[in-house]
Amino acid sequence: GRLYLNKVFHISATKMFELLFTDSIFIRRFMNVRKITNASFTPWQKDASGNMKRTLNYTITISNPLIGKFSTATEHQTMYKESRDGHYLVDSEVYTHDVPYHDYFYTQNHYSIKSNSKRKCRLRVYTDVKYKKQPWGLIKSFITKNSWSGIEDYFRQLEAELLEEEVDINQGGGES
Ligand code: YK8
Repeated sequence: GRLYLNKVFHISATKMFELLFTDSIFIRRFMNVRKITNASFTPWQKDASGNMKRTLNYTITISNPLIGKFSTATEHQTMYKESRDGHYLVDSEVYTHDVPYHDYFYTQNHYSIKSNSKRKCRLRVYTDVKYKKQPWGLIKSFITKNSWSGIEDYFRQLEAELLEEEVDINQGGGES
């Protein structure tokens, strides 16, 4: 896997969780910026093992002549039951349904939001491209290369938007 984001924000862990993993104004705006449309979220629900699960469906804009313009995607998120106020652990699996070779791979993201102090947290995101079946070597490197660049771009922008949100939150004037 690769570590795409590893940064301390002046945002509490709980607030960070709300921004990224609820139907927040922040995530709606971010999706808008990324041209992610038709988003729908199921509510978090406890599964048999005690973890929380939810599913997101959306359409991503790709604009790569080799790949296409759009793809529908499904993201399955699991928040582990070990998560509590100070430390949230969320795994997500992203399936892009309409790209070439979509039945060969998916993307796995591990998010860790860990409280640093009352108003700070560290956000880490690990990503892995997973193969359901082994494609021919050249195809595999094509998939991997295209995936990394798309993922890198996404998390670079997420970091930038979070830095702006951090400013907004901390300009609030003494509010926690
Ligand atoms: C989530 C990983 C691969 C995929 C894409 C596939 C190209 C296929 C290349 C071949 C388009 C929001 C990505 C980047 C789409 C976007 C996905 C996002 C950013 C074989 C021709 C969507 C996080 C996420 C994870 C995986 C990303 C896809 O929250 O290159």
